[in-house]
Amino acid sequence: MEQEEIISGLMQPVPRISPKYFYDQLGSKLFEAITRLPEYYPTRTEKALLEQQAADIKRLVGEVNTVIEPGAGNVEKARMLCQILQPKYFVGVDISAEVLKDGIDRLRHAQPTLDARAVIADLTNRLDLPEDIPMARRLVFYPGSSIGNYDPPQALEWLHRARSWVDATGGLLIGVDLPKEVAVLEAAYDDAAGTTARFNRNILAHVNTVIGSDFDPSQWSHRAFFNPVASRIEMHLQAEEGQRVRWPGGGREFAHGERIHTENSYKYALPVFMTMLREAGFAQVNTWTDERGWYALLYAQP
Ligand code: AVJ
Repeated sequence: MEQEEIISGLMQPVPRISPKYFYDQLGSKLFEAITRLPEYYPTRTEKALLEQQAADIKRLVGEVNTVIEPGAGNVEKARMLCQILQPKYFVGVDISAEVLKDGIDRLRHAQPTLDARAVIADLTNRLDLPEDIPMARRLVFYPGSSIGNYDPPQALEWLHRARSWVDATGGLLIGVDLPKEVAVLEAAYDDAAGTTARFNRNILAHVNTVIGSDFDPSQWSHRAFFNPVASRIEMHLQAEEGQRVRWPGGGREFAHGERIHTENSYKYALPVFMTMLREAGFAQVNTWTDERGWYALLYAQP
């Protein structure tokens, strides 16, 4: 299934690999390193927003029974939110089992009264939560501007699904990266230390282990640029030389300079995103932004 998805992407006229394949063990580590880069502002801006607005968030969100975090990764961000909101349950969902389980263990340690669960699932499929988690007073937490990886129609679909995970007493707390000066955006995805380049190339090493291909990551260079028409950062891998890549049952010729599209990271203007939330069934929306107006946290209620 995974294999078929990857191979079909590689065989397209414009070849692509889904960004979910960035996150093997090394890829997850490289992403953590990205979040600490001086150029990569989203993580620290969001963290500062959560810290600075903690009291206001607590006041608006009120009593929460369960925090659900799709794509929880190392569960670093949920820790602070759970401290602020003091829910009974936390459910972290991710495809990367090891990173998630370690994160959940650390969360249990830090907050022994919290009932924290790990659900290993691919979020492009449907989400099955443990059956004993009540429907009332759920908060879906989707930080990090992860929503930016989806094309707008899929992002809207995702918001509809998040709406279906909560009832009228629930809500969604979501982080969104906003449009800003192109130089700032592009530096965040093409850092001086080359960490994002390594992260991008590592997708080929991961693909090699999944489909048995013989990609040579050193033959591919990192490309990241802002596409103003689509309002998104695009990441690609560009072939340094013409080459043939093989895998069991097939292969493909890549021309010199040909690109594999590996990621989109959409930057939504606040009013645009608020319209999407309303369309997905969230009638009331509160927002917080940092003083530079680079990043937003939104609390959306049905
Ligand atoms: C995890 C999707 C939010 O788009 O900023 C960071 C991934 N890619 N640097 C982002 C990413 C390159 C990140 N998200």
